[in-house]
Amino acid sequence: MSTKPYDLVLRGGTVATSSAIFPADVAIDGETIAAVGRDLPPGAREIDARGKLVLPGGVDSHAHIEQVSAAGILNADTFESATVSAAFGGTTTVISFAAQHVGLRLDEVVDAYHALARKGAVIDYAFHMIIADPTEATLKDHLPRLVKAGHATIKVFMTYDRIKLDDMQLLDVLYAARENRALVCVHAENHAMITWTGKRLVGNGYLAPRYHGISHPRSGEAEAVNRVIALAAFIDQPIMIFHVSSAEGAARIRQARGEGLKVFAETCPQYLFLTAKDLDRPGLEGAKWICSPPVRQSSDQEALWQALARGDLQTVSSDHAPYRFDASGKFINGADPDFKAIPNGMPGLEARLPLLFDAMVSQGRLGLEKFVSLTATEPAKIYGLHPRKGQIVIGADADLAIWDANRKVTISAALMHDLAGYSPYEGRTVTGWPVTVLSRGRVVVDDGSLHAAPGSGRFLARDAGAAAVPTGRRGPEIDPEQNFGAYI
Ligand code: DUC
Ligand code: ZN
Ligand code: ZN
Repeated sequence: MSTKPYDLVLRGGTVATSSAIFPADVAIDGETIAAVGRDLPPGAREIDARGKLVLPGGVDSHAHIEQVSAAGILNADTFESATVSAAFGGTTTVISFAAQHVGLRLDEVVDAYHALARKGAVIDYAFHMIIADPTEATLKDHLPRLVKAGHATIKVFMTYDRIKLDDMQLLDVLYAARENRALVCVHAENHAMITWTGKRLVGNGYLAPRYHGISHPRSGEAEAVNRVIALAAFIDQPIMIFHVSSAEGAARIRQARGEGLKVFAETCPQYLFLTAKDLDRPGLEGAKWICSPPVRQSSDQEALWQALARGDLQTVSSDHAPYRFDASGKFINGADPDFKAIPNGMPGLEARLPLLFDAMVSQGRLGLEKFVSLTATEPAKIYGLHPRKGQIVIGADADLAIWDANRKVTISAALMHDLAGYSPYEGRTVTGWPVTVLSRGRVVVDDGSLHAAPGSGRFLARDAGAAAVPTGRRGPEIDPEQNFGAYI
């Protein structure tokens, strides 16, 4: 009696997960992983993975795609270009942002964003909802329905004139998130410190891109991280601190976690591999490295690596926010802008994993299992995508990346597939590259060629995972058992 062969077998590779590295074949039936083991029976198709690593496809939990930014302009990428770029870099799941601006209905924003993603994405995707206008309708009507529809994460900004929330609004969003079981992700920087410093710098003629970094004081990150942790602890709402850039920011997070608070945090390659020296270039060249929070010092890089090693920070996302180095992007406000008029952000979806693989695996910093954990497994867990994504396990989606650990590649804009037109990492040579990438069992990238059609990616509806479950310890003043029975 003959049994039906597997649809596809990745044969003879070394499988790496967040907890183990072992030689194994991986068999796929349809869209999911059917078996993992030695000497599996033949597949109808086979891919020779001998001498290669077989890893879970990356999960990039923070990327701005086809989104109107904090400054009110559109990022350079479409869903198609961004997700193609992600796939070439070994990433198979992306979480991008449906961005409400003041006056917009959140449900309509999400609907419109769905339409863009449906048309263009080549890998699977989910959305964080940016809430910039936390009206009663947003929080009591639209948000509950949207969380039920699978959008279990919210992003809020503590800075940027157009979209920042004040502390009252932050409390309202944290409270609504707790009621609806959603995780709140936070851009934590002190708005007044940024605005005050920026005004004085510009007023005194310090206009060059290098002053962007100076205008975002490191103590402003620490202050805002501290403040939002206090607000979230009061409500007992778990939070994720996005794009931690400074040693002080990481230290506040470590302290809060030590107190048992549910505070998660990410950093990004730009904070691990770039510094303020990159901003300090002749003329306006430094505009390419303007992002927020800004890139800082090598001592911050070291502190962030240590925070990753200790588990204080759990994920490394790209914060892909591409703007072209032309009048459509970095110079949308004129050919000779001061640093305040330059859009904040840089591309990173495609380079994220190769940069981290090179540092963590090829150069030996933290190792392969931790690489998988930070870039795939942990983001999948925190954002409610696990075990479907971020893991090599029977029944999971067959989102896999076959890496050649020895391939040396020099990063350049010409090699990248996003539409930014430049790479902040131009000229860096990395060792290790994803050569074949599968999304739900389909080969989407193979040896430099794309094999996926726009629109073939799917929306991933998510419940909030364990990360969003409150601790049960809110501020005593809002706990009826401790506040003379008041329900607040
Ligand atoms: N914050 C982000 O998260 N991304 C790009 C710019 C910003 O300020
Ligand atoms: Zn942000
Ligand atoms: Zn971002």
